[in-house]
Amino acid sequence: MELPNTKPSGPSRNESLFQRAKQLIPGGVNSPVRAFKAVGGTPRFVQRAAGAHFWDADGKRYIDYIGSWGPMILGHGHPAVVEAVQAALLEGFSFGAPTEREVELAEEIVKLVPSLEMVRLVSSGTEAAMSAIRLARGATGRSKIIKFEGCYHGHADALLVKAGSGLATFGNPTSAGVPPEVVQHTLVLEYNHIAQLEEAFALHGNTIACLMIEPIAGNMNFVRASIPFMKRCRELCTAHGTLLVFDEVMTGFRVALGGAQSVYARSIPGFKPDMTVLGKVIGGGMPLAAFGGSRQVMEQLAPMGPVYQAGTLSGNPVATACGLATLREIQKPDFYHTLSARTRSLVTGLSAAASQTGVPFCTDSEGGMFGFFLLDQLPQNYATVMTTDSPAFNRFFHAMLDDGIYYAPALYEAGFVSAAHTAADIEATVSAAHRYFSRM
Ligand code: HOZ
Repeated sequence: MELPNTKPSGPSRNESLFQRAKQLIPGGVNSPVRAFKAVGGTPRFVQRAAGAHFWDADGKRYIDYIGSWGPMILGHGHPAVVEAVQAALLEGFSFGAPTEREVELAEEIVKLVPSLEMVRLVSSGTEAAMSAIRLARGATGRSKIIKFEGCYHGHADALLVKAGSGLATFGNPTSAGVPPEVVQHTLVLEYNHIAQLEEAFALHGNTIACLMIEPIAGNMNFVRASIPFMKRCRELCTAHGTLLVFDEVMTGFRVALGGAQSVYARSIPGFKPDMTVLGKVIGGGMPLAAFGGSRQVMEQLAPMGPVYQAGTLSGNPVATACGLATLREIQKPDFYHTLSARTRSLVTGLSAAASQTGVPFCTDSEGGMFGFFLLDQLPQNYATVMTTDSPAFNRFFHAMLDDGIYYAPALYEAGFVSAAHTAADIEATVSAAHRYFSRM
């Protein structure tokens, strides 16, 4: 049944649920960005979702450009996925023992991402990134790691870190509860800064276990690693025996069937990372993630090798059913062609609306992932992303929300288009932006 796209009169259920939630759950949410702290106002409590839309607790409909922060590439409630999940549920929720479906999912992933020879399934992107780092350290016998300012790899202690005072010093924790000693081996560099990268390798080269990077950073909205920068990352890692780890939790199966690494391989012949961290789309909306790499590295993992890693719900039978059904759908002919075209029609429409009304605006997209900035030029690093006028973004966000368009409630998050978004959804979104920009 279609629920009306209007807010009923009377007290808001979203607001009363938020008040109740805040009594029991810190900030009223189970993941901070959901609390709308950056943009202000009341979070929308989701009642149900279908296709490209969800309805909040007040019965209002939204066009959803978050899609559970990336996993819902087919839209909500895709029939083939629902059917696979229902069938799996009837067979049992969790066994803590291997299943055929885990093997099938591993086979699918390894087939689609040529840099992977083996994978281990886990339950979240954080767990996958944390385990990949432990494995990289175990496999190389080195302690130091490189990450980039603005890239987010989940909330493992060693990764909650910002740049120290220089290249000779390592990072500082960005969260209370992370002791400085825990991040003393994490070197934080500026994204897309080749000279700094070279200097870091010249200083620390042969002691660095891995360099972890979001190839298209979706946690500073949408910033691509430039081709020359990525090429240099690959060359320096190879020269120093450092493992290049791609965090493709957001970009994997989202920007292309082979992930962002296949996009870079179009411009850098033979390009591939040594290890890859996956999440979101591979679970199709269920808690499922993975990390993988060459056989030689992956065989260092327990029970074969000395690097310990485990999980009660790893390879969960319902999650793997959901992931497999999703991966099968995205391999259908023209899937990415159509998804990319739809995403491009959104960003070009928004750009045109901004330029017709004289609003500074720039945007980029790849496959079903996009970003936009209220800036004249696409930023190349975190510091420039942060020059965005955040009150202006917040006003835009709320104007869109009022019009039933749900973007991420923070300017440093990417957006996602699904196969369920229609031309009419895109048109409605662009028209709403045009109306707002004209009033600005
Ligand atoms: N990791 C997401 C932000 N980049 C937030 C996930 C959530 O709140 O669901």
